[in-house]
Amino acid sequence: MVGTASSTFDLSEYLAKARKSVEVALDSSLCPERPEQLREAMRYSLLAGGKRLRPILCLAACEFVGGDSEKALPTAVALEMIHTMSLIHDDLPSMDNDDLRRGRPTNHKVYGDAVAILAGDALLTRAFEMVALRTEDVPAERLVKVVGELSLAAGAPGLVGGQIVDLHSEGKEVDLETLEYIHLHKTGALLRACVVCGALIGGASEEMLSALSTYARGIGLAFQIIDDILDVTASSDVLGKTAGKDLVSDKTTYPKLLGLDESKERARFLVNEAKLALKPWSFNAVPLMALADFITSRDR
Ligand code: GRG
Repeated sequence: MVGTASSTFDLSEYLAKARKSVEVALDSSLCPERPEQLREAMRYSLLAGGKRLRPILCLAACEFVGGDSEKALPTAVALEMIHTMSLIHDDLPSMDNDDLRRGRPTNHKVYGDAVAILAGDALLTRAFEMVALRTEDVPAERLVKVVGELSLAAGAPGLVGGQIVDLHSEGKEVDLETLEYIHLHKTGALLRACVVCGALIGGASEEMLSALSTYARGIGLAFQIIDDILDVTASSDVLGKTAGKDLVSDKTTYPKLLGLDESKERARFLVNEAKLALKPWSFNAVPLMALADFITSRDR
């Protein structure tokens, strides 16, 4: 991973180097799966590209607290596995019913619903194996906390809880409070876990963990606001997933509730709040602050 010197910090370079090490780790994470079709379906979605924001946040948080990001790589992979599982399941006909993801046909379009569900299940369980059995030189008590954070983020208190409220809200009037609930759980919980787990592996103090939780809440909501905006303003080609989907499925979004301009303003406000939380450690926080800005400036 790159260093963190402030005035010379180049986010594109940082992202490129971090993505490279994440891609290598992802590629070598899935060797022993049998039968072959399960392995192929898992690899199909896990290695389909994507921004890799979640593992990169994990590595950056580990570095922020003074840890060695190499030791956080298996957890970074685990987080991308959980994220990929959630995308595979989200795209199923009984959920969001989508044909396109990361610029290619969705997992169930290629392998069928049953294999797609099982590939997601295998990625989810493999994520816990990555942390518990494939991490080296990290004290067991830190890993137990990481396993706990991942469970909370993936389960009913996180992804699953947010997804079910989201599904039940389709076609209904939803207020800002409910929308925020959905996104803090469906999107925010895993982003929070990325930052917190990276920091736990690096040996963060309670004070740092608390500041990082505030940071993660801000970037999590901002990320989703930008996701909603891009659904309206960007093309399917650029996004690699079906654009304009929220309107078709009659979903409440930030642009629908607040309008485009106010949504952008809210995302900027949340990112500033997130960055403010890390101000006491501003020198070490340069990459995390730049990643927060990236969330509002991204085009896909
Ligand atoms: C079975 C434990 C379990 C959970 C599944 C399906 C589900 C519950 C939750 C859905 C979660 C979901 C799909 C949230 C959307 C989050 C989001 C904005 C995804 C897009 O993330 P990007 O833009 O995608 O980072 P890339 O492709 O770049 O990684």
